Amino acid sequence: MSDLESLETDLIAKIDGAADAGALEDVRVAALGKKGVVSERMKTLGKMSPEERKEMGPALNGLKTRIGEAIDAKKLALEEAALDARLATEKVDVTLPVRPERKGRIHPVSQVTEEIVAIFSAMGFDVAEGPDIEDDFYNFTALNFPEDHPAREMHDTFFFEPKEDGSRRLLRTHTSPVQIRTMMQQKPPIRIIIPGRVYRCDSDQTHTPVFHQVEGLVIDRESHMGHLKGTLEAFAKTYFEVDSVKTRFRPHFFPFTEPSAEMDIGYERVGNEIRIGQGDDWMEILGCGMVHPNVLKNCGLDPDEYQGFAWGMGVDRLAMLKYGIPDLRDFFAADARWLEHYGFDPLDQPNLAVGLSR
Ligand code: 2NL
Repeated sequence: MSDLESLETDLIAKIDGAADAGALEDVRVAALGKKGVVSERMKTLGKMSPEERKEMGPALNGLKTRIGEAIDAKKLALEEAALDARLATEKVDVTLPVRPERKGRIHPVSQVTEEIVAIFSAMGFDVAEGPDIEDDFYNFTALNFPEDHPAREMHDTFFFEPKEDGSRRLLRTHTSPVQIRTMMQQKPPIRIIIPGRVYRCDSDQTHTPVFHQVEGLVIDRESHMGHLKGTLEAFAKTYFEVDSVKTRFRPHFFPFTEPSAEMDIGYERVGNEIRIGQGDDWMEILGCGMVHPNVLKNCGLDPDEYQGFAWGMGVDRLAMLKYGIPDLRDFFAADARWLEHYGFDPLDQPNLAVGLSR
């Protein structure tokens, strides 16, 4: 066996014998590194006679290539073996029960959002989402807010620094911009609900600067107030899980709907407890109305061809009412003991078949 052949046999044996990536790297450096045996041999080419070089040049290059290929192949094999070993030891038995020491709970806001989504999904609504950072057009102008409307003022809306062209971005004050985006992109019929975070510069016992809304929108050729009332009454009964819930629609004003209304539900207060579905007191739970013709036009829809209804409700307040949570500010306190008490089991997904809340 020639000198080169025995060198190659020796190197290949070392590559084959490398137990891990580190050992393989040592072999690579010892062979192909700056001071490796193969590199040192290459350096001797310069001192050879032209005849010798003609023979040794290609021989050494061939050796270098084959050693490099052998190292690459071994590297791949080692990686595959490491992955196989990991997969064999990291088996997860998904049928095991939840470990009792796992204390994670679902926040009431998440739970109630999922409940509302479950109710409207069963009625055939899709869920739509959009950005929290919006601009004047989507948050106000398209929604028929007059230029001088007080809600546009600094005091209600979080504005960003104006851009060079004078335009300013803002944190959406409601989820309605998502309805605008949907109407501009999709052809009716549209049936969507939009859960999401909204922001208003307001903070006291009953207001937090971030809160949660679900809005809904139906656009079709012949939708009317009767559809609105039926949809929202069905929602109230299912959400509060009381068939006897009474509803009442009171005239109201929103720039983006005409006519507009607020929906109340009947309740009774017994001591500290609020009983929904009995008694004769009324409590407002949402705002609604027929989409204003100007809003339809702003979205490129012909009000003579299409009409629809929309509504908006506050998730935080609906959660407090249903689950008897006294103070809104606790929602955002990230207090583990509070969450342990008011939170929900992660495995109890709201579901109309089994029941919304258990
Ligand atoms: C409330 C009132 C409401 C809407 C939201 C809406 C959206 C579009 C067009 C028309 Cl794009 N209306 N949304 C309509 C009526 C009331 O929310 O008190 N929310 C907590």
